Amino acid sequence: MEAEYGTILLASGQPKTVEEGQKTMSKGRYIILAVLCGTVALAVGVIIGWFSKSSLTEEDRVALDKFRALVRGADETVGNTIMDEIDSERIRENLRELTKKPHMAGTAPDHEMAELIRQTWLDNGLDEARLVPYDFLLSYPPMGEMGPNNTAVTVDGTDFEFEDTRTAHIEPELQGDPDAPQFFYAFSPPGNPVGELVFANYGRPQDFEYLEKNASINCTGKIAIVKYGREGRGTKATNAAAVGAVGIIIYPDPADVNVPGGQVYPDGWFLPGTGVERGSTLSDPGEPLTPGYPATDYAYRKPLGDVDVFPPIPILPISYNDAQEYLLRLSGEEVPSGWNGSLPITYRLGPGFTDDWAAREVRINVYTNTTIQRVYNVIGMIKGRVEPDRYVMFGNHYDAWVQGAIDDTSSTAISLELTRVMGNLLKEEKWRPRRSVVFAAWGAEEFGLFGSMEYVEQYAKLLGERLVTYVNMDVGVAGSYVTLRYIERCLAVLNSNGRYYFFTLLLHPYILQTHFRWYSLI
Ligand SMILES: *[C@@H]1O[C@H](CO)[C@@H](O)[C@H](O)[C@H]1NC(C)=O
Ligand SMILES: *[C@@H]1O[C@H](CO)[C@@H](O)[C@H](O)[C@H]1NC(C)=O
Ligand SMILES: *[C@@H]1O[C@H](CO)[C@@H](O)[C@H](O)[C@H]1NC(C)=O
Ligand SMILES: *[C@@H]1O[C@H](CO)[C@@H](O)[C@H](O)[C@H]1NC(C)=O
Ligand SMILES: CC(=O)N[C@H]1CO[C@H](CO)[C@@H](O)[C@@H]1O
Repeated sequence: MEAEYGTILLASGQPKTVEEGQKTMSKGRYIILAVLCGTVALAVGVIIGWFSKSSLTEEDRVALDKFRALVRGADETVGNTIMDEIDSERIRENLRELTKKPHMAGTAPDHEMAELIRQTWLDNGLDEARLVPYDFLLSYPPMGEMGPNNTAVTVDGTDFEFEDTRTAHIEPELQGDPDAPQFFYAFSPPGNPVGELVFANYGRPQDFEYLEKNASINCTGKIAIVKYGREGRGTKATNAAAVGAVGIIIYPDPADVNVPGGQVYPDGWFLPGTGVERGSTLSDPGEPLTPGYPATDYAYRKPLGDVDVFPPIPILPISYNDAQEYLLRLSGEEVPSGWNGSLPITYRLGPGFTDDWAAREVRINVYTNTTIQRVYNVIGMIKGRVEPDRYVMFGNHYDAWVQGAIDDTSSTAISLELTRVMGNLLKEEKWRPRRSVVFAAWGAEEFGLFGSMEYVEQYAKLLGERLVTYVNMDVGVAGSYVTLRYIERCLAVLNSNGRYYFFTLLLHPYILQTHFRWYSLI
């Protein structure tokens, strides 16, 4: 017992026994003497060191420089230098060049753009830039010439009484590119359902409940027409299928997407009556066949039939001009409070039509093709001077449904200019960031944040240790507005519970400049 106690004390540097402790106490005077001697020795050392500093070896000098760099504060002037050098005319030129062709993810022009970004980053002076390949399940409309895939009112199921005007263009030279994909919703199942039309507000569960319970409309076998918003596209289809609907049409009501009195394009920037949305029906981000792990070429893929993320019934977008043709002829009760949009008609519930369209049904023709396609993320890097293993990341997606002048080629145009300016500072040896700056151009964002999500699934551990911050740009430019509401969840990280969460710090150069001292991070 004694011995053990003594041993433990010894381990913590205390006297072994009481007697030894008393001896130690009596050594107090020696300690004072030792401290005095030490101080004198240190002073002599410093003096010797001072006079012999010119004899520092090369190695010492390198070490000393590194140490000084480590303790130096951020160079705040570099932020202003970068901002001053950014040339809006060059961003405009980049945008013009990048929007020449439609570049939907997985198509040849999409691959050309990935390579163009990589090459430009290298030419601009980034230390490295590479393509990271994935194979994603994507969903395409019939390609090439605009086919007759549409919504229509049929007579005897064959002759068309009315077809939606999905090829109507305000700017034929700009919108009429034969390679522009048809209006479609990605991952809609293909099909040609036919049924009476019912108006179901936003297609939420409570909307269908109202139709079935309050208005006593049996939705089984019907086609639902709903307004855009309040609920995801795929979710609207799931809700409609739950009450037996066989197809669903979504249109953007001006009450939801425009403002009263706001001029529509080309007189203003609000949505014109011919505007049709393209979009994805997936509600969870990430590639559907490889949930939770990266969609590399060697990855196991779940069979398509085992994946439960696609809408159960065909779903198709139309314009509000076309929606008006359907809605103004609907029969049945007037809509309840809160369901009215702002088209110049009386909104009714249906089911079915009145007058010249009485007894006619609506048909939806959806021809989607689901296929696995190669898609790239482009990842570039400026190596950090002091902490190369800490990453400050800038990202945006480069894919677009069509040319994507706003969403999100505008951000690609900005990213190219930002790398030019930073690259020049590197080339002129005026600056190298303290931490590594990583640039990302994400692929296949429009289909459901595939590029960024799979990247995080692949590098979650590395990013968890090294990523200091991530700055996302999406819809970098829209009209003459700072588009604060377009914050997009583009990068996901694993949190401590093993669940993904998403974060975005900022998105617009104006915000970069005024609200966030981002340069203090690089
Ligand atoms: C629908 O009916 C229920 C009860 O039957 C009622 O509580 C509810 O207010 C009605 N909804 C509307 C929008 O009228
Ligand atoms: C709705 O219609 C379907 C078939 O038309 C029928 O099987 C079902 O019983 C009807 N539901 C109600 C609640 O009447
Ligand atoms: C919907 O708008 C019409 C005019 O188009 C109006 O008569 C009706 O009262 C409105 N209904 C509701 C519930 O607000
Ligand atoms: C689906 O798309 C792929 C890639 O574009 C194409 O190779 C294939 O022929 C298409 N399949 C159908 C049925 O259209
Ligand atoms: C209804 C209809 O004719 N749909 C067409 C849609 O486009 C595909 C491919 O172009 C055609 O095969 C379908 O016939």
